[in-house]
Amino acid sequence: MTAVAGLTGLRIATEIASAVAAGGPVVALESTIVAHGLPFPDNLEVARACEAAVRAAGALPATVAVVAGEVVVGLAAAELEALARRGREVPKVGAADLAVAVGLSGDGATTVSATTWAAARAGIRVFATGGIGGVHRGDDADVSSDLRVMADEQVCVVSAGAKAILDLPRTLERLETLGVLVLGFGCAEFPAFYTRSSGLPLEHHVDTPSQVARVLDARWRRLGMKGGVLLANPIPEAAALDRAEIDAAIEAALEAASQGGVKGKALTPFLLAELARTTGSRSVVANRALAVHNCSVAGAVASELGKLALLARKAKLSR
Ligand code: PSU
Ligand code: MN
Repeated sequence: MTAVAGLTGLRIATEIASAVAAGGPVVALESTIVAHGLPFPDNLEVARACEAAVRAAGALPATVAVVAGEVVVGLAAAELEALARRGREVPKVGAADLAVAVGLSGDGATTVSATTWAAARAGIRVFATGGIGGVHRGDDADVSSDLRVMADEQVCVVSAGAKAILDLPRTLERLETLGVLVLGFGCAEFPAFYTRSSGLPLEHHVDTPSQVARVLDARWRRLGMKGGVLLANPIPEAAALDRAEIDAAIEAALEAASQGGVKGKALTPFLLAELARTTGSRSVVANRALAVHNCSVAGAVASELGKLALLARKAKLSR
């Protein structure tokens, strides 16, 4: 395990640190989807399939979680399995919660915000998840810190849009205000997680991993800009759910949450569990498909970005 200069609360698996130092392709993965987003044993199978998809695309997967008071970038197989088995017993940790988990020697499943922060510290520029958090429906004061942290860090988050349980128009507006570049990957509309389109047009879209890498390289290296990019990658056609079915299930889940007074951190996991129950696990199958697909695309983007970084290094040397 390697530490980041000066940061004793974060350790990086040696294999990951070496790959990053050599400019090799690495993709960060989060752990809240494992501990809180999916039921055991599907969660473990999905976590492993995600890591395998990153590898198949030519990159190294680095799953992030807090283990015994340290943020770990690149969980060992046994650590990943323990996290999946413990599921919701492991606290859901956003970026603001990291200090508590580390300071009090706890464990934690990292959300998009916490994982984005850790990836950036480890020098990892590409991160794959299922769907980012955003502005909750009905309560536009409940905004995931995912959005703010994505605005701050030089990380490209590959996501199937934002989770359809959210207010998608408001989530897109907030991303715009924060200056997060939202790039559609082979789509002209913001994807709606379980379905491919939302009716919300995107200003920018690209069709290949190499184009994504050129945009990332322009933003961060050639222009020296800070801040993140959301690569919105729609669920594969064959895995997409029927829109009317999932919309009705979401309405029912939101109603159940409001009846039960479920709020805050518990809301997203509650809604996902309700959807799994009412769709007879069809939502879980779709979530798996989109998460694995995001990992394949993220792996390809990281590989292309690695090539550009190498070219830039060579050009500098020959100057
Ligand atoms: N993507 C999934 N399932 C999930 C999540 C993402 O397919 O469970 C998690 C992510 O970790 C994201 C979190 O950061 O849900 C959002 O939670 P909140 O709305 O409380 O910020
Ligand atoms: Mn919230």
